[in-house]
Amino acid sequence: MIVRTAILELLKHNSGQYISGEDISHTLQVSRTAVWKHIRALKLDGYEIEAHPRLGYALRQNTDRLLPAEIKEQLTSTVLGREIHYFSELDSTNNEAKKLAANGCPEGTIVVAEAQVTGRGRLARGWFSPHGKGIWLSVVLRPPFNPMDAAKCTLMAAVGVNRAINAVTGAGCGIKWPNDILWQGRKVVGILTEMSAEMDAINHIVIGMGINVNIEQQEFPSEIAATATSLAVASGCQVSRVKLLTTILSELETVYNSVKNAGFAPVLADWKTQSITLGQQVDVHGIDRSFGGVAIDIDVDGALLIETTQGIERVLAGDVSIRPASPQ
Ligand code: BT5
Repeated sequence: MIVRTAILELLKHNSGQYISGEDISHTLQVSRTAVWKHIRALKLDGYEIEAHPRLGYALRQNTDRLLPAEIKEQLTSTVLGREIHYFSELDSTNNEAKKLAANGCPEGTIVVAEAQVTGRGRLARGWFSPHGKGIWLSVVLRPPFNPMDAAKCTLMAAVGVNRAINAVTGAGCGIKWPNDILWQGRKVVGILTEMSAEMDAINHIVIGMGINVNIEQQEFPSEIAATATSLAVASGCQVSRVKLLTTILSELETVYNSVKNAGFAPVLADWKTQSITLGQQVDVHGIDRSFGGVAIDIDVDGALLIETTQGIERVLAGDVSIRPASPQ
């Protein structure tokens, strides 16, 4: 692995120019056959390497896989992403992160997969997670918060992810309470926060983020084709998943540090400026009841406040749909 990394560094350093197999083998003190085997493995990792019989090897295109080495190269966060668990395919990154967290992994550990077979939403709903087209990511946090604050971690994550998405793609997405990020009314991100806690302390929180990055509109399954979209559709171009992932980790770390230093108030204020729910006519579908009204605010607990004909209702969990504006 060390030799492979060194070969990759040589190729990257040579910025697209050929470097001969002999030079590589001489520089790294390995056989020509070993060089050839590592080049083949790098190609399988998604690096486009051109091989010329006389000139040697040239890196034509970097991989777009979310390989730990690529993530580390662009990582600017210090805690989030310091330990990376990468999988080509996984049942669910949240399941894996919960196992790692229960076994004592450090805070900031991330789990990332190219594809999820049984990606999960809330209440055991499914999450469409095709290979190589999204960011299916879970982050382990060990926050010094009260378990009562866990719901606000979803809002905190939404602020971090939305900032990152808009900074990288300029797409102009907004947050729908509590856990969605939408573009023009369609969902591009879903967040699933899961917690392990004692009565008065959190053991760990796993924040799972599903981000539709380079999915073409026609690739969505029919059940969600009308309600989902991707950042590539929103921005009109392919988006670098490595760049987006590292920006998400950096923004998430910034909001997390802000909450640890100054409490939730500044992040909730930020959430309000990015919200597309506030001020809208909404329908709330709770576990035991449904009702409509105008979403007027969120309170200090992150609960959504709905003005109804009966008065103000406070919603801590549930699904909220925004009613389309009626024609004037
Ligand atoms: C969510 O649930 O939105 C949370 C999704 C979290 C997914 C991430 S991926 C990494 C990590 N590992 C996991 O296993 N999960 C997390 P909810 O609000 O319940 O929305 C689920 C609903 O969104 C589904 O019932 C579908 O209608 C819809 N949906 C499924 N896949 C989608 C997709 N890729 N894009 C947009 N909508 C989708």
